[in-house]
Amino acid sequence: MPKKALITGITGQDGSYLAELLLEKGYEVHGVIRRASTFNTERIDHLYRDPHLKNTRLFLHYGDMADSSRMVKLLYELKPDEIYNLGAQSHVRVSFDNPEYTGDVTGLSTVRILEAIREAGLTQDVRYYQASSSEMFGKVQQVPQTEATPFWPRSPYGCAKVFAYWTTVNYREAYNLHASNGILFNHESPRRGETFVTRKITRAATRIKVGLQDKLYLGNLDAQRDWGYAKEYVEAMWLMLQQDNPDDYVCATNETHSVREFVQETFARLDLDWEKYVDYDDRYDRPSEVDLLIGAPAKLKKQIGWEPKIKFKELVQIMVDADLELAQQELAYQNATGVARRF
Ligand code: NDP
Ligand code: GDR
Repeated sequence: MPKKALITGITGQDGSYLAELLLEKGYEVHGVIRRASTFNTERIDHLYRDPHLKNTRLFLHYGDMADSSRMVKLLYELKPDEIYNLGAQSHVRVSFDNPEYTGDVTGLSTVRILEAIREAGLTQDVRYYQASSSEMFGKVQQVPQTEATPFWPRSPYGCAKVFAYWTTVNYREAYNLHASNGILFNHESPRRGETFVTRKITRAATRIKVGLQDKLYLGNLDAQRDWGYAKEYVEAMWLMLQQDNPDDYVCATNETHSVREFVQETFARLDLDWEKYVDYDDRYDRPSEVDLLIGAPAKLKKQIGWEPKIKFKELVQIMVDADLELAQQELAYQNATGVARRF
């Protein structure tokens, strides 16, 4: 029997890479998707096969992180071996506009799933992964940040993730559940949502390069982040659940770069002078900012053997290459049809 995994947030950046990885490993993969008026499965469409066909191993189920009864029913029906809880309102700036919703979906939903595990009688049979975040470190107290660095979240998103983190630890201690927190630092890819800063930059710069856009408006260029490659980080998630004992791990590259450096590197690769195109817009500033993140993934390396291969410059190149191709397709479509449509 193949192992069975349930992924919340399967339509997101990480969910799509994780689904790919687990299918490659022979898993039967179940994903929770939410109903939307437009298609929201673009990142996993290449993995999907008609469920009526033989040997289909990816199954999608409607559900919402806010709906506990749905989680209980899914767990009763599916009885997965592993649960990866990636679903969240994951945008930090947006969490200031929607703090209550973010607290519910990003924080409280963790209790919903953990309780559903108990309700479905799976406590001793399932392994649980919680998508924790370097945003929990927030205000700089120690560099580099490790599993022992105290949390001081600086956004409703960060606060919700701290709640989810400690709830996961508590269910491990209280019920002996195999539950692990991956404290992942920022990780990016060509599948990154376009409102996160890296992808916003690579999309805009490549569109500027082919003449589809004139300007890029950004907020704080001084913030520093530890940026890794999402495709590699989902391997760390999987490895955490393969260990005999559950634990909490920092996952990072141990390098930090400013947003300004990301802009410079991207535009330089396209032979463009970034200062001609980038302007400041305060709407992208946060009421309280996280100034500096850099993680030390020593525990992950020592206990599990994971370490990142793709670092900053290579990551920028991967994203620029992919977005340049997209911009060229967009231009070709526009030239062929006379219709402007954003790809
Ligand atoms: P994305 O924003 O790309 O994906 C979030 C996923 O959650 C999407 O599938 C989204 O569905 C789903 N989702 C959001 N709200 C709900 C809801 N109410 N009900 C059901 N599903 C919902 O995030 P990433 O893939 O980048 O991140 C995955 C997880 O890891 C998140 O929990 C994030 O907070 C966390 N994290 C991410 C880091 C990063 O750098 N990427 C770093 C550290 C932690 P839809 O497609 O319909 O919007
Ligand atoms: P972050 O990622 O908040 O670290 O959260 P994001 O890319 O949104 O911001 C990184 C830094 O860039 C600055 N910034 C801008 N950010 C955005 N989005 N848009 C802009 O125009 C802009 N200009 C400057 C921000 O102020 C910030 O300092 C991400 C998310 O994936 C979380 O879910 C995850 O938990 C953390 O990474 C680790």
